[in-house]
Amino acid sequence: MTGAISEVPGFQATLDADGRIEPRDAMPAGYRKTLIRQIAQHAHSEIIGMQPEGNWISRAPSLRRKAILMAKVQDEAGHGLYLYAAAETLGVDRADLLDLLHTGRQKYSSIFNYPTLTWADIGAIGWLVDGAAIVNQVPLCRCSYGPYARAMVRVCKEESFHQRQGFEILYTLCNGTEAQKAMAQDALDRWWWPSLMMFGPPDADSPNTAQSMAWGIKRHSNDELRQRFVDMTVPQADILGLRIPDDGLRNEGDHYVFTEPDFTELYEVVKGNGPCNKERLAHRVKAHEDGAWVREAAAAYAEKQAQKQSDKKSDEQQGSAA
Ligand code: BYC
Repeated sequence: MTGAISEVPGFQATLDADGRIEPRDAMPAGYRKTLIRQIAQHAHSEIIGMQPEGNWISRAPSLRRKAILMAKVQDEAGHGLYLYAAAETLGVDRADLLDLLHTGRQKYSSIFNYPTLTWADIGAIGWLVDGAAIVNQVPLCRCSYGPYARAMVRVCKEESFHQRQGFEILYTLCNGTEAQKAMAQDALDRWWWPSLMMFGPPDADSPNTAQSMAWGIKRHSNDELRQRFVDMTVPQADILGLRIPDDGLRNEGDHYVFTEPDFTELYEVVKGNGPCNKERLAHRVKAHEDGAWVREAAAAYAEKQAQKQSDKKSDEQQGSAA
């Protein structure tokens, strides 16, 4: 593996020209390692992120809502698969990445360690969590690593549909009964602060941002994206007639001034001490173990197909030699 940038001919020139680094290109070891870390954690987040919403599929309030929610949760699985495939282009194996997740050695987004208590939480996840994901991921479509950037293009298209379905759930509740509107407000009160934490620690305490930006992996800092999210979301809350639970929130012309979330809570959740960490990981490990027979069957089938192909090829070769 190649080391410092100075030892990697062409790497810095590609970055300077805003080109893309592709899997076969030489790259610094740190660049590869950072990408594997971020892409794997992103993939894990998509897969673990199926759980809070999956929890409501059987309780969706109508057939239409159920069909939409099932499609959304399936989309998240698809995002996880594109991302594991993107990570594999860097020379790692997805089975190893899953092992790192299952043994708590690799992270996933803090946001999925909070419970979904009511149907309004499904609206709040779509509106706020997918909304935050879009703000974070649209710039990743310009990430310097080609396979990650290309995966993000499709992911972002789907996330924007997800965000609208969440907003529409809340819009319906906010225009329903008093109790439904109160349920929507309660969901916003609980999801607002964890959504702000999704963007990561403040820039001053973010060990990875400066280097990731220099490498063109991240295009904006955590605080820049958090500000962008607040500016986008506050007017949408006004349309819903909901109150953002922040007494310090005020409009300053170009942008909103807001109160920072309690980052000690983020650090605790990331360490494994959030409300649902243990449950999420245990469920994930069980699903993986329960799916062992599917992986074995798929591998056996692929092996058989490969054997058939090679038998056919050698028959053809013998036929043409005769
Ligand atoms: N949660 O130096 P920093 C979705 C970690 S899924 C947990 O700022 P970085 C969806 C960070 O990893 C969307 N950990 O790091 C799915 C680092 O630890 P390590 C998920 C966090 O990487 C289903 C340490 O703290 N999105 O949308 O420069 C249904 C220091 O942080 C968090 C992505 O994964 C956190 N919130 O920046 C619905 C986007 N924040 O690894 C929706 C891709 C920080 O050094 N990832 N940490 O031990 C990124 O953009 C960046 O990795 C982050 C963090 C902005 C998250």
